[in-house]
Parts: sequence; structure tokens; C-alpha cells
Amino acid sequence: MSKWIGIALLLLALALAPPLALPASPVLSQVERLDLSPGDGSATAGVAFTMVVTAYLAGDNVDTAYNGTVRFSSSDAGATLPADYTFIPASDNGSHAFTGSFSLRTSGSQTVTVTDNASLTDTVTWSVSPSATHHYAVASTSYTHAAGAPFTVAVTALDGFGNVVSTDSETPVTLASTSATMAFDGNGNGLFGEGGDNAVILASGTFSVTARDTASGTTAAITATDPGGRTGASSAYTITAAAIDHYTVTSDRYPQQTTVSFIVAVTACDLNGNLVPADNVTITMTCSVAAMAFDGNADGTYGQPGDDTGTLTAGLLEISAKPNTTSDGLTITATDAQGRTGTSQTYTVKDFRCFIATAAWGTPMADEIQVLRDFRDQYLLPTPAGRAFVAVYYRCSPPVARFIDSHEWLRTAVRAGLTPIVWLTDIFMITTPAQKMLLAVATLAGAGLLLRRRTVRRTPPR
Ligand SMILES: [Ca+2]
Ligand SMILES: [Ca+2]
Repeated sequence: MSKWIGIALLLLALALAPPLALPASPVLSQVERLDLSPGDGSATAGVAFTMVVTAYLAGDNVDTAYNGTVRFSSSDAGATLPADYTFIPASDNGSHAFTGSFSLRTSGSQTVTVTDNASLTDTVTWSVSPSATHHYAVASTSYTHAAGAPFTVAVTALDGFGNVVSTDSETPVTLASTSATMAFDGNGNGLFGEGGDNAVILASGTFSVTARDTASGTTAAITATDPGGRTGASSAYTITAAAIDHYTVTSDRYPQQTTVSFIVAVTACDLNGNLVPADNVTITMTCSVAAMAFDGNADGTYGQPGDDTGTLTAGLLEISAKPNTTSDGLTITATDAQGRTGTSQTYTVKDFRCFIATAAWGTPMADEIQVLRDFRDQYLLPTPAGRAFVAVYYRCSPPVARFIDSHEWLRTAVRAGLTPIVWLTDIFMITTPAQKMLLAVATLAGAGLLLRRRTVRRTPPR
């Protein structure tokens, strides 16, 4: 019996014997969790920091045999993270420091996660604060504004990674623009361009300011600069004309002559005097004296029904006017259907009528005289030689006209002499160049025929 007990004790002793007596076998990792530390830290954007990964067994004992491969990820898409790493038990002993291998870029709460090939994982949350100001963002919700209309410009201090430097409530930032007519209201009192109105101190890294540009047609950016030379620029703002506020009424000169037409230019302007390129706005012309006729339909005849109106094309109307009486200090006014208006400076109209013809017909309003005036306006006055001729005529003709005017028989004779000239002038005025050519050829042919007949008649019979 004792023999069997001895054998049993021997087997038990063999079973419980330590393995020291056996050849060394590989240590197997029994890792239960990964730990990423420190957790819940804080970092500055772009500044590298160190984290340690430790593998633990149950009971919070470090798994010195850990040989897993770890991979890192972050909620921050701009994060710099260590490459995948396989633990080496002999040197790591279950814990590895990734020295200076992490950096986060996006301010706020960001997570960093470590995961191994056995799907063990640990996540920590870091608070990332922005680094120092690197530049400024200058922005508006819209970049097209009417001249004179205020708009908001937001200026924000950003670090090198685009984070708002919200800790800055002391740096003064100065605004500027390449447009000389861009002005700011930095103190927010509604008045633009006052002293200091272009400089504002940051509040939690940002501020908004009201700007406006009074000149249409400009395209200019707004720049922000601080005393450290850090700067930023907006996209270009395009300034358009505002609504029509009034009109300008101008001519190339203000001494004018009776019965001589001249051009009146009407221009649509906004409150700041910018040209408003409006189309199809009907303008009605009026004059401070009654004897001013317009030619709104530009057919060469003045004072027809509706001739005192015209329409704007790209903000401009050029209308011919013709005064029939002398006047000192007359003005011309343009008005639209909404009552927006504008008045010219004063014109002085002097009398330069066709003296001789007026004397012959006894009135300056005769149709025949109008034909001669139209010829003068359309063919003589546009050329230097024609103007010189008209000037000489006006200087020499008054005494002749007075003499004709006082002799009825002479008036009749002059009328008779001028009538064919008036007819020819009338024909000349109403015919096209081709018709003129045809008329000249016909006249020459007729004259040739007449001459030939007379020559034939005078030839004595043989
Ligand atoms: Ca102001
Ligand atoms: Ca007309």
C-alpha cells in the first residue's frame, strides 16, 4: 500500500515542479488593454509633444511581453502622428514613448486614438490652443456694393494654421484700400473717414467694421495690418453706381445764337455724382424761356409734339435745342417721371439771324429763311471755312439788310433773287448724295442739250 502512496507522491511532485528545470520557452503576451498618456492634455497648434503607449495585463501589470503593432489616428485632420509601430519586448518592455512625434493643428478639443492589431484601443482628448497671430482674414458676405452703401468687413487674427487667435484683445489693426474713395467707420458713429476711423483693436481676435466707397467703377481690396507687420487682404470689392438721384444738364458752351441749334447733354447721376448707366428712362426737357425748341426725335425739325422728350442710353441723353429769341440767363431743365431733375447753368442767347433774308421776307419766321438757317447749321457751321463765312456775313449784312428793309421794290427783287437759291438749297438739303449726283448729271445734260439747240439754230443754212 505504502508503495502506491510513494508513486502517487512522486507523480504529484513531478507535476508541481517549477519549469526551471525545463528548457526556456517564449513568453506569450496576455495584454488586456492599451493606455495612451498623458490623457486630456493641452497643446499649442503646431507644437510637437510626446505621448507614451503602455500595454497592460489584467490587474494593471505592464505586459512586458507586448509585441503588438500600434496605429494612431486623430479627430484633427491636420494632425501629425507617429507612423505605425511594432513593440519590441526586449527594449520596450510593454511601454514605448513617442518623443516629440505628435502635433495638432486645429484649435479646440481634439482626440488622439491608439489602436493595435488586436483591436485594443485608447482615446484621449486634448485641448488645442491657437499659436501666435500669423496673418489676418479680411472678409465680407458680398463683394459687390453700390457706391456710398455701407457694408460690413470682418477682420480676424489667424495663426499659421488658420485658427482664430481668440486670446488677442489688444492688438490695433489698421485698414486700408487702394481705392482712395474707400472709407471706414471704425468708431461706429455713422461718420466715415474720421481721424482714427481706419484702426480698430481686436476683441477676442476679431472685429467688424463698416466700410463704404463713394466712387463707382472701382475694384479694390481692403487690407488689414498690425504694428508687427502682419497683414491680410480681402477679395476685391466691385463698386457699382447707386440709383439715379439727379441729372446734370450741360453743353459745350453757354453763349448760344438765336435759331442756331446746340447739343444739350443730360447725364444720370447717383447721390455721389457717379454716372448711372440707366437705359430707357424718359427725360422731359423744359426751358426757363418759352422760345426754346427741342428735337427729341432728331429728325432736324424742332418743336414737334414730343420733341421735348428723349430717353437715356447708358445714362446719357444728347438732345438738340434751338432758341428762337435772345435771352440772358436762360436755363434748361431735365426731369424724369419720378421727379428727379437737374438744371443747366445759365445760357446767353444772342441774335444772329439771316438779316438780308429776314428783311426781304419781312419776318424771321418765314419757311424760306428756315431753309437757309438749316443749310447754315448743317453744312456751314460744322466746318471752319463755313463758320468763317457765316461770321463775315453776320458782320457785313446788317446795314445791307436795313437798306433792303426800307425799300419795298428792293425787298421784292431780293425775294425774287433768293427764291431759286432757297429752292436749290431745299433740294440740296432733302436729297441723298446719289440723288444729288443724278440731279447734277441731269442738269448738265439739260444744259448741254439747250446749248446744242442754240448752236444749231445760229448756224446759217448753206
Ligand atoms: Ca466714424
Ligand atoms: Ca423733331
